[in-house]
Amino acid sequence: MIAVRHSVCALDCPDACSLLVTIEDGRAVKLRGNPGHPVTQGFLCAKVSRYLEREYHPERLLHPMRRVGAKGEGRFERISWDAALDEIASRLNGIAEEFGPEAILPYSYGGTLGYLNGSGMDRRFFHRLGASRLDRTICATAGAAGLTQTNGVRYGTEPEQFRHSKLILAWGANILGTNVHLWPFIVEARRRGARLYTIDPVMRRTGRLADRHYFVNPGSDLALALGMMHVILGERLHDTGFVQQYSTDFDKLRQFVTKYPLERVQALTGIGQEEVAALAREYATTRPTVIRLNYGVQRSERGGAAVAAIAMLPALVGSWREVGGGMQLSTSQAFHVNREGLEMPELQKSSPLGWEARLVNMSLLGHALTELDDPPVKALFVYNSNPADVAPNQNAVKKGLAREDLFTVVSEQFQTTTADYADIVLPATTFLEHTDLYFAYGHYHIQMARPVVAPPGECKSNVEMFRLLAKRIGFKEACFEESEDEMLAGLLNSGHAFLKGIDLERLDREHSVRLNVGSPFLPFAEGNFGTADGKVSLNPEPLEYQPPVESRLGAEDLRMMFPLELITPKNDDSMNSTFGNRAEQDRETAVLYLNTADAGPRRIESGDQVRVFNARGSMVLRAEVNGVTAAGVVASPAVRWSRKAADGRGSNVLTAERLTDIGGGPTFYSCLVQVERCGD
Ligand SMILES: Nc1nc2c(c(=O)[nH]1)N[C@H]1C(S)=C(S)[C@@H](COP(=O)(O)OP(=O)(O)OC[C@H]3O[C@@H](n4cnc5c(=O)[nH]c(N)nc54)[C@H](O)[C@@H]3O)O[C@H]1N2
Ligand SMILES: Nc1nc2c(c(=O)[nH]1)N[C@H]1C(S)=C(S)[C@@H](COP(=O)(O)OP(=O)(O)OC[C@H]3O[C@@H](n4cnc5c(=O)[nH]c(N)nc54)[C@H](O)[C@@H]3O)O[C@H]1N2
Ligand code: SF4
Ligand SMILES: [Mo]
Repeated sequence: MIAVRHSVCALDCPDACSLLVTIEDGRAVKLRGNPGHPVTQGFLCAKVSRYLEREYHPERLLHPMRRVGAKGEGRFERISWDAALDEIASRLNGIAEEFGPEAILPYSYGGTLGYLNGSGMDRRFFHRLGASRLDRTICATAGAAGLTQTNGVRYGTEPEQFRHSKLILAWGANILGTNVHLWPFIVEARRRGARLYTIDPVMRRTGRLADRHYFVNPGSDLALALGMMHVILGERLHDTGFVQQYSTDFDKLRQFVTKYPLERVQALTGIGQEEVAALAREYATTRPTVIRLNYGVQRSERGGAAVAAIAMLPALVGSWREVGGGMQLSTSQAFHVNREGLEMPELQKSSPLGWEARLVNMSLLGHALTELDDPPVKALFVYNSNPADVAPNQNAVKKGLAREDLFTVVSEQFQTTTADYADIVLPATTFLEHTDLYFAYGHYHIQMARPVVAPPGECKSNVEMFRLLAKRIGFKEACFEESEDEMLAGLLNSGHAFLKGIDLERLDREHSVRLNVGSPFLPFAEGNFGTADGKVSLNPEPLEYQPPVESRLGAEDLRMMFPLELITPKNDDSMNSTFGNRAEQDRETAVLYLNTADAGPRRIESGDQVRVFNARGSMVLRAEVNGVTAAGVVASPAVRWSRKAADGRGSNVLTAERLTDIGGGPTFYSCLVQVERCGD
């Protein structure tokens, strides 16, 4: 029996691809991009085109297990689901009684973007328990806060419109690596004469293929945006009509940017005055022009303000008016589902706590596990995430995870570094094995996926796992009995115009449905920003630029000891640590890119083993001396499974728990290090 079934890629990627899976006698034998989908366009990224390897990998976790070795050692024995559920229920109950339920901390992030398995039954369960709430900041909250400050809402230009653009700025956006389905639209635009410029301290595949690359100093994008505004407003290249009708605080901004003359901007950003001026003029006078801003910019200390400032540019030049104009950081807020109904925060009132639980920032996990008090974290429940490798300050995180008095549950598909620290490991399904509904953060199509293959072994979906746990722990509310379809019907029933006419039946029939956003979607062509007054906010008050503490212009004591700025960007053929079991992942994340100016004085040549270190930790990498970074900046693709690395470490031994200016995000890319040749 051969059949072709629809599915959706659940990985944490803006593209949310529509998949076609060929099933032969119950087994998936082929996976490809749906040619009928307007964004997927029949192809997949390199990593997921091989996803069936992962699906049927001999190392998939298939049964619940209990730890028998030391924490971190990775020795386990098989147990039954019954035994696992009993033990988890009794330990969580015991901890809640002794320390209060806030001593229990859930930890989840981007393993799946599905609504149900990403933020469904799990949220209900932890709310009813009265557990600490997790502030899910590790990726995008600084940018979200910055974008909201300016536009009041988090959506923008749809990818399908990039084909009409004449100038595309990829700003902290490694499109070919992390958002490859935007690329065909850029190719089409370039065929019609468009130019592509990249702004990034690291020049990788996208930068190499661009018409021009700007090596911006890490974390200095705010200064660059202010410099561009200085030119645009100083030379009156802005769209006076748009600004008058649809913005507030224009005069204040115009005054403010006079403080950023181009000499100052050059000193801060490393980009020459003439280049900044030319870029600003070209940006303001080319029509239409679009910015693909991605999250690279906001993983630095002033990242929130940088996003707020960059988001002002399309308003100043009026490019929101045009098809192929504007800016995209995320499209996610257009998916106006009934999240409250799904997550049921009101259940906290019937928890033993009786009120809203404390919020623990996931980007400060090391701190939370080693220093948090009143109450301390006594139980950690991890799913959809691998914090031992992805969270900053890895040494602190692992120190916390190694605590004998911490009860840790990890639900996983594979034995990750975090799973090595678990007391109980539970086997999880993949997106090919469970029902879910998907939003996207890089387009406007909502998509439905039913299981296409049966779960192997005793794997259970997150929904089923938390349903069973709720029962075991004794929760009586009907919401814990709901089926997937009941949860989805509630989720879709938000009454919002963007979702009108989109119900389960239609999603099951069509698999992917474009939101009712109008075609073409020009969200702010006539104002309609998400701010209280509907206007774009040009308020400059939060925009004063200060170089990151951890930068070559930052704190003197730090930069004297650790003079190089380290960027650990996404690995092109991976997905954070998700494919950490692959040998390619080990190879690609074992490299440190250096500029000759930094390698020379250290007598480092390509192929040398080098020690990269700062006060938080150190790791050994293989040097590659090339033109990928400017002098003073080094880069190493993230994130590997440190459990497999010879030195047992990953790039987050080096990164700090310092947070961004707004949004409480991590500052992965504001990180000073020193590098030396091993043996020196
Ligand atoms: N192949 C692949 N795709 C992925 C992922 C993956 O791991 N691998 N991860 C997914 C996830 S979780 C996310 S959030 C997205 C992220 O997608 P992107 O935001 O595109 O990825 P990043 O690597 O975080 O950052 C993008 C670029 O910003 C640059 N950058 C770093 N610091 C600065 C800075 O201060 N200024 C400027 N202008 N640029 C800077 C980096 O060098 C990098 O090239 O990608 C998703 N897609
Ligand atoms: N140095 C450095 N660190 C970074 C970054 C960086 O650029 N540099 N990027 C940061 C960013 S942007 C992000 S988003 C985070 C990502 O951090 P995470 O969201 O933790 O991402 P992954 O490492 O991909 O881990 C996801 C895990 O979820 C599991 N999983 C997948 N589906 C399911 C499921 O249905 N159920 C269960 N129970 N498990 C499932 C997968 O097997 C995988 O091990 O990393 C951050 N860390
Ligand atoms: S990771 Fe992204 S590009 Fe690759 S298949 Fe999934 S959604 Fe598509
Ligand atoms: Mo992310």
